[in-house]
Amino acid sequence: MVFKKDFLWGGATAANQFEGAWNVDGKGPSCSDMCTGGSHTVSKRITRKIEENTFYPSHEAIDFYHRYKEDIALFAQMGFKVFRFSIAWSRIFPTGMESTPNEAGLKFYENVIDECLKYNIEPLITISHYEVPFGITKKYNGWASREVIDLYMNYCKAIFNRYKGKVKYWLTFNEINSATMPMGGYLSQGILNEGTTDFMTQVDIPNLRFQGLHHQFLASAKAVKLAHEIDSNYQVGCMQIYATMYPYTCNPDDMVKTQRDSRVMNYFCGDVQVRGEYPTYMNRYFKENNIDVKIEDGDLEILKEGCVDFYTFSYYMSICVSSDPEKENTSGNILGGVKNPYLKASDWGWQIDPKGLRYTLNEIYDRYQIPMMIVENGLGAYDKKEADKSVNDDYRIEYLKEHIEQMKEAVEDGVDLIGYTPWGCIDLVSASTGEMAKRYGFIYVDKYDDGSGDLSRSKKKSFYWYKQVIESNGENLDNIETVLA
Ligand code: BGP
Repeated sequence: MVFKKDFLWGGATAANQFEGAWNVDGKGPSCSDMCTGGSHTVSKRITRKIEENTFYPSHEAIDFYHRYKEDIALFAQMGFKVFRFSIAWSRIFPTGMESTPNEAGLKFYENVIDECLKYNIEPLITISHYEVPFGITKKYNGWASREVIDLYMNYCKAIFNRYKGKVKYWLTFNEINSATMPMGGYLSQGILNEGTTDFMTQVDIPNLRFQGLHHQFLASAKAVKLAHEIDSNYQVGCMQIYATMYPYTCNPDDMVKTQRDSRVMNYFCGDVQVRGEYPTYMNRYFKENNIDVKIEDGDLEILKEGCVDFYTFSYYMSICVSSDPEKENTSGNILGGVKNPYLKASDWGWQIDPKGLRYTLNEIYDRYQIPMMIVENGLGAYDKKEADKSVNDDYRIEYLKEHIEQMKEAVEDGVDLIGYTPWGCIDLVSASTGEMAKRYGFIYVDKYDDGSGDLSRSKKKSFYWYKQVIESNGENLDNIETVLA
């Protein structure tokens, strides 16, 4: 067998994209709750107040909040060993600023955790996944302010204490490096600058984002330390959005640009969180971009004392980098890039590159040599539910199969890979576009972009296929014969 005996097969979700119940049982609004629906071509809007007669996809989402038992039972049927979900910070601290946590929020996640444990499913919890409490945005302009570190620590303290003994794996911030790009300003850091109306074209102040990142690094490091103090079994990881970059040609200009872009986007945050120090290459980037990050006395020590225990990342696609600005671009996960003539793309223009996953696993492992998990991967596609409720998603099976094959190669290459949680194991709202039509799941949810749908769940063909993959610990990747309703 290629994968370890206790390899963590499972699936991944995020609170704002699937829980719904956005204002139930004391929950306050998060940044995501202020985003309207959108599409591949029309940007989501960010509203400063909830508007009447406007559709906000996160408000009901797929209603996991009221259906978690049914959904976790389905994950258990597939044989999940791990389930990645996030805690909505504003369910625990409705504005982010309260001094005592909201008991109903804590209880909800305790129920979810207990339900997982009932089936021997290990919870893997993202502490902050694109859902900064909107109260923090209003008062502090999100992570731009240093005060938010203490608010985050209150939140961590509440959840680390409450779930002690039940949870092992934590991730401090989802795709922390998304904030190296303008879109991450609001999405990840809750920074809402004056004049911003659209999610895709935010008014961007790079200095605030990089200052915000410094605050998030400190918060992450302090959380690692606190977690270890509260429960020595806690393992805390970082989580990066990894956009694998290839030089478009062997022209040395393309090589150098690829190295420079990849350092800022793919390595900067991981280097800080794994090694506990700022990499020297960032000095030049900061200087050339007039970025002045305020680092206080003692900050660098904090970073050094809070190195993560394991490394996780999302992988969907790769891009090319060219020094020629005329080269044709394609879209991608937050970051687009130059089109690769050797690759096909999804309906959303994300280039499909299974071999890039092997390459990436090796690159990262060579750099850090700590255990790794792929905590997001998958194909966003239009699915068609038949009258008998079946969904024949061979394209998804193909995508995942080819990626798992390359994971095997990487393990043979020597990478210490401990888990795999494909994204959106149950259909949920898209983070970039706010659509339901962009589906990733093994489980189809009857919910549509106009808000209609009875929210019923049905198993896609990939559900049965993934069950077989898990049962065989990744040995049997063959497609299955029939679509079973
Ligand atoms: C990642 C996010 C997820 C998820 C995924 C797919 O960047 O961590 O929240 O949504 O991408 O992206 P999308 O939903 O835009 O298709």
